[in-house]
Amino acid sequence: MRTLYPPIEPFDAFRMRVSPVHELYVEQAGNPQGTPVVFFHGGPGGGLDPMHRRYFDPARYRVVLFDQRGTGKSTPHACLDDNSTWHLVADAEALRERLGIERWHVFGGSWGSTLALAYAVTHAARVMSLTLRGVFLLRKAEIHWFYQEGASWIFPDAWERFVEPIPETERGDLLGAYYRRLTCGDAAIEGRCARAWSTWEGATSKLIPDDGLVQRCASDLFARQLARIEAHYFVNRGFFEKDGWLLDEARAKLGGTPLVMVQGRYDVVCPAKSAWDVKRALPHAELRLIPDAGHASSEVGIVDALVETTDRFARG
Ligand code: STX
Repeated sequence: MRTLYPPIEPFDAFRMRVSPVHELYVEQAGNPQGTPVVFFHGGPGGGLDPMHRRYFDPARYRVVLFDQRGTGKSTPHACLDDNSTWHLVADAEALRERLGIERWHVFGGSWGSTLALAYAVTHAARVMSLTLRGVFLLRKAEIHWFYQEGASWIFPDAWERFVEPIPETERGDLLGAYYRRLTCGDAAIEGRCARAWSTWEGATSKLIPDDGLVQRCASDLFARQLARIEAHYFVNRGFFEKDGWLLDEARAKLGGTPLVMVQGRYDVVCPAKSAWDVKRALPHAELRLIPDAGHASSEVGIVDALVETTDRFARG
């Protein structure tokens, strides 16, 4: 089994203004002369973690990572103005140009896979390869599964805590009910709902429940950015023009792009059907269905397959 590369500090970090409102935190790690890869974190609203640098051989890769709008060290925190899929795609492209990178590998898990696909279908010529984990196409059925009914049948205990802040009369549309509260302006209500929303995701992400992950998800700053930004993107259906748009575009645009998907069989957050649908749309794609893993990027079998994949792409 492959494991993560050792902890590493960035060799470069800077801030980049991308709109009158937003400034991004960007870092680079690994070999400045290495083959470039851009890392898209999850959520949306998850932000960077030092672990994200460790999926790439630091001798071979120049790893570019950034906190997406409103997350982590980017400012303003949890801000929903000028914050959409297409803003983030434009941010990645502006960053590529600023760094003088011609083409790069693209790596993303969960929402990061959604953003990776949105970037790739828009700028296919800039993408050397796609490595996707816990594939998420942000379709109506995927949102319904996780925030209305489906995952609730597998985690009824965690679900009871998720629905608790919402009165029974509003539970027919939990996403809508949460979105209204997460943006209501009352700090106590926003905070309580953010914690419940984020804890639901933390509790369902790993094959074997991980208290540490649940605690991280429950912390105030993390919960606020994750819950507000996710709810905003999901009520807006990912800012895609129609349901299933991303899959149709991938089929049309990515036939020539090397693509590997690493997917946990027991991923309850982003069920394997979406990766399967991408495989059906793009027969050249490689789908590695990990038999003993859930959603999280830290699952042992997921790490093994991801590191094997990035090692392979680094050799060209
Ligand atoms: N959100 C899927 C996603 O991108 C519906 C994601 N799942 N868990 C995470 O992100 C965190 C680990 C950032 C909580």
